[in-house]
Amino acid sequence: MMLNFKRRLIPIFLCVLTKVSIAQEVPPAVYPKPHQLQVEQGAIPRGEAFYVKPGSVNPELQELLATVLKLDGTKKALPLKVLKGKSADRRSGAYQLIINKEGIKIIAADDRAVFYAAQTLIQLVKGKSTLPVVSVTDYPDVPFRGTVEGFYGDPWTQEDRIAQLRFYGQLKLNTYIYGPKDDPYHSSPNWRLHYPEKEEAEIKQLVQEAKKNYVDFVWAIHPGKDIKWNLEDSTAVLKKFEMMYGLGVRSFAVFFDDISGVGTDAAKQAGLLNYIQYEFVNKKKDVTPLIMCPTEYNKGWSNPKPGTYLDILGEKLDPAIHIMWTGNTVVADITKEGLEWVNKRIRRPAFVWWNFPVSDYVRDHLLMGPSYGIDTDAQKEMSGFVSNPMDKAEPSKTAIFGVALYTWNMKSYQPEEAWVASHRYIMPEAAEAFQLFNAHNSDPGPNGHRYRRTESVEMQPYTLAFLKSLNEGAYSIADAGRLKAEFQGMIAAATEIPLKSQNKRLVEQIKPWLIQFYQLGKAGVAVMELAENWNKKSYTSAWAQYLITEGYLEKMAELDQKMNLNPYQPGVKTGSLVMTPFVKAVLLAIGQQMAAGNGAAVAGGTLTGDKDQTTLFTNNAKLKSQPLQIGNQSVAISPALETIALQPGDYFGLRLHSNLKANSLSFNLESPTLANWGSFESSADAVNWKPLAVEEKKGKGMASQLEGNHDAYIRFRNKSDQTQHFYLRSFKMEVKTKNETDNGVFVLDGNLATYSTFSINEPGLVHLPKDFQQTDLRLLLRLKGETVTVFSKDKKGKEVILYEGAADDIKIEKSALKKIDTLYFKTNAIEQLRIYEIAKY
Ligand code: 14T
Repeated sequence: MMLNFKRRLIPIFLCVLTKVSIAQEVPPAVYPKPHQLQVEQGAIPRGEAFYVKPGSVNPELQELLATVLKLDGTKKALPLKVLKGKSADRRSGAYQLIINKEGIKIIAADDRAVFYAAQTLIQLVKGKSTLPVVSVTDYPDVPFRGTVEGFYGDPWTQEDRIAQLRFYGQLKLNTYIYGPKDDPYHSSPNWRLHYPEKEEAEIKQLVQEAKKNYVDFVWAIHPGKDIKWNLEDSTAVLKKFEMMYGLGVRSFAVFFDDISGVGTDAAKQAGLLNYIQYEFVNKKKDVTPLIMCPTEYNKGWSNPKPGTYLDILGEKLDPAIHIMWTGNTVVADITKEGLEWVNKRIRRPAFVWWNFPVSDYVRDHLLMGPSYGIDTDAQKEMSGFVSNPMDKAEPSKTAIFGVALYTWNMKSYQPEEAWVASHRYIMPEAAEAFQLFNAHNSDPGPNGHRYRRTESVEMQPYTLAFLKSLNEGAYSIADAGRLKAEFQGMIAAATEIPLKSQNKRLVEQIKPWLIQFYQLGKAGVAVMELAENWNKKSYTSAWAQYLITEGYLEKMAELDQKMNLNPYQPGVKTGSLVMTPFVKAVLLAIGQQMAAGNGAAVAGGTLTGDKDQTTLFTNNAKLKSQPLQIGNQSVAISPALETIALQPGDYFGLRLHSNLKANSLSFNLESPTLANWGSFESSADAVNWKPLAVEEKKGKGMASQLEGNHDAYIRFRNKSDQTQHFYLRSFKMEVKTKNETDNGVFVLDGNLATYSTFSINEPGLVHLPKDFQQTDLRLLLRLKGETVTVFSKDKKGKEVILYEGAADDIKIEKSALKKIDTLYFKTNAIEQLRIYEIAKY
């Protein structure tokens, strides 16, 4: 459970304090968490000088150590001894770091391990006036840890990559696989060619930066789209690798993902990889093990039959070569069982390609949540673990931080704790604001991979409790207070992050979402104030807040149309799982209460009495209470989650208000056999029905030829003699008013989601039913400061003014309404003003 993240930011330090003597400084947490870290009594002043025996560490490391330690050439200083290659643990990166009164000792497996010991040391002393007396024994759980730049979309920039490599070094990640899908020299058509000079220089620079940070820069080739299985193309791959070797690259990968045709042949792929192994890797001596991404890179896409693709790779591919794997599906959690399944077939531990936080399939969302769903029991089942990140490099650091902690020390990994720590690590200047932003920007929304993430975890219970209380006609003060504070926090966070963060690139990359987040905060505060006022019976203030909230939501919709205009998933979504739907739900719920008394149209149900309303029309018990979504331009039946059974003759559909006509009908009933058992029909009186022509495929389709059809009833019916099952995914009509001068349809419908407009050019007119003439009326308008004249006409046609002014919430007394069956609305405003509802007081 993820609870009270914010409150956890501080107490971590407090509980450590109790174990250590008061005079002593508390060493800060080290990330990733070392396997063993023992703090002992005592401390060494930071002013103390250390002597490094010349030649015992390389100059770059010496420079690094000099950033936190006073290094002195004289032997009088305390010794800093580095014993490289002396570690009992032979794993690359394994080290021991011992700091005490005698000096500092680093026992390391290799150069990388010395570097990691230095990174731990830096974290231990940064910002402190003393060095702690500690003994650290540490090593990585997963041999290859890092990222694969393997997404579709704009590749990372040079600056982004350099910043990433430094980040990886500090977090003991050792692998960066270069394979951006949109680099033509990585993939077809140009994989055979030299990089142009500029790109060559950039790659050279990246390789150098990677070396400085003890990161393997793995250059991947993606030749499968047009490769020919002949010596010429095998040589072409080798030649390209040789070119990359010339640029300093010492690690290589071959990707066969997302291809079709002859390139997908397992035996041929294995043949090529083995050829590279023998002719290149074995000969060079200084190249790290090859990595390959198979075509069947997840269980869902794998031929399960024994002796097929994965088994062929398992058998034929040299055992030294790593095979990548994304899990049970393309975008998936990583489980021990899932890895065991593939490992048996490929005969080696899989090299995990985790498709998180990649967002190339949901480009309107940010994936800023914790790295969870990765099995902490699967260490032995993997040879490597790399994250495929977002095209936004800096924001991806939140998830990558989690991956660093997971792959280094798996058993101790706690996703939420790591996530909380990442905010302080990545944005110390505004850690709480960053955390609040990330808490509400984590779920990708509905998507083709069916991959979802938790979002707004801390707030969700409050939203549910508050909505429940509202719908029961009550008002929960405690929940309201917490929610309003959160929305205020959003406004503050959206302002604070760009103001305080030193990481300008990160701010730039999340900018559209920050802007949207600010609007959401505003909308949320406004909707909570609406609820407060509604609860206090301050109706006029409540109406003002209603309009303000709606204005912010409209602004959000507008920004969603304007920003991040990629051709795939354009737009900017924030808080899309919990907070945005919450604001809309509160607005709707209170809106319904405000407009109540005008009939049950919004709640759906079958026809009651002779009220002229748009309603659901069905004889099916399960569908009877299905809500409708009624807007100015469309009417839809809300989707149902479970399957629906339709008895022979059962039907469902819509009955439209007498002033509405359907322009088109679209539906998705997800039944492959629909054409055999169902029919679409329309009727003017619900007695005589005629068939409606539709274009339909697998239960999905539309009827667009509704031009001359003015029928009020449109339904779908089970015409067969058997019960039929289907999913109600959508059933929606685009509608238009028949008589545009009569504005009653959207004004007397008990629904604030619809409204009617008037302006200087088109005055408004509403016919009042009898029962509306015998009561005080409340007119809910949006005048934007303009003046309206509401009047009726006497027998001679003379105007009788009922109200004149600029109030959005107008009361008209029953006494003024005697024998008045029509209200007129007049204004000098050019812009369209709105009448949302005429409700009975
Ligand atoms: F190679 C793989 F392991 C892999 O995941 N390939 C791609 C990857 O580049 C991409 O970033 C990721 C997430 O969208 O999924 C893979 O790409 C796909 C996946 C699909 F299901 C491309 C098309 C698909 F239909």
